[in-house]
Amino acid sequence: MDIDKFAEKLYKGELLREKEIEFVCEKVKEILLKEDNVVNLKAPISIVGDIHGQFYDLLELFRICGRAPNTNFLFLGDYVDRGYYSVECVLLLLVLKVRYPQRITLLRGNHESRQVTQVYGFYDEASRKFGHHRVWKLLTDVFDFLPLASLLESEVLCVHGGLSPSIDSIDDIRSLNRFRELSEGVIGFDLMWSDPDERPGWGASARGAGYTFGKDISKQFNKSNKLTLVVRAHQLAMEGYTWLHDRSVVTVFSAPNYCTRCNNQAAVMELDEHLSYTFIQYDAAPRQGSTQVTRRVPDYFFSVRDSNFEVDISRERIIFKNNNGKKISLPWGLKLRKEPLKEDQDVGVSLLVVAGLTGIAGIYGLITSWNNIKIRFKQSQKKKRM
Ligand SMILES: [Mn+2]
Repeated sequence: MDIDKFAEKLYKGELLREKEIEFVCEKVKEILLKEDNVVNLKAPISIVGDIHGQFYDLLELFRICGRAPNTNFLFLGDYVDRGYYSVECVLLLLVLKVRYPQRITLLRGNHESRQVTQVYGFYDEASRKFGHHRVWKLLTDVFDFLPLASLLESEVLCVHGGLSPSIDSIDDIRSLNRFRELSEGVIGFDLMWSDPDERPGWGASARGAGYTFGKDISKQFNKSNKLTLVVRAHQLAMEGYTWLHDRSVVTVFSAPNYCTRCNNQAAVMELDEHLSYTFIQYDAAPRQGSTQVTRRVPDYFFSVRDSNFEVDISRERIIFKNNNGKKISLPWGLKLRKEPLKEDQDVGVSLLVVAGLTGIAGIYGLITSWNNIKIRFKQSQKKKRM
């Protein structure tokens, strides 16, 4: 097995064969197993935020910032989901990790999880590209090995999401057992989910996971850990980066024109050997727009959900999904319709249909709780808060 050949293939946008992927996963796990929860790194280094399956933008990033091993990279997680090329993105990064383990560091994001990838695209994409879900399984097994944070020159802490009320010090992160699925209740989970906020103290997150933390928390954490800065990703930034909390926290976001509709710039934060920073901003790669769309997202969604299941209704299909990724997709009558439904029309009819079909879902045993059912109307593609 020739790892340079794999990188060459992937840089060209080609996929690896299953046997090759298996080899890469085994090799990368051996390397990651030896890394601490908090990886100590030295500058110069380029810090990259969310990628989310935008493979041609990742290639653009390498074109602008240089490739490993000429540039040292720290990736802050969220390689998969949402974009159409999660498999290509994660494979290229893992192959580079195997080839240049000291030159590239890959942290875990909240999307590097079995649970989340079954809902936001990676599971479906990998199953479609390989005809079965084994490759998804191999890759999500690797996710359990990814480190949680990185400490640059003993003074800059890098994580995907943010701080946690159960973690006061960097040693607290070092002492966690990270080799497991990311799920709520596990200490360390908040590092991948939390967001800085204008409100002081700890707050409930609108994401339904992790916490919000105020300026007071950031400053206290930095002071007691002798840090100058926390670098994190996890939130869209229109210019590719956003300073927060009197520059004690910065967000770096590296998926330009996120989900092909946010019109945002992306950025990479470059730190030189004196820890002076530059933000390299870039726009979506031209190829992205003309690229063949492999996943059609229905143009109108009528959505019913609670914590255990969701029912999405587009013009053409009704899709029942439960927490375990079990999915039933049925066509229904509205496919005859030329125009998408408008919010103010046909709602009564739709409600009746939804009531009926949700009843059917109940019979299928997908619905375990009728509490807390929310009905929402959504224009365009499914907009999630992750
Ligand atoms: Mn995230």
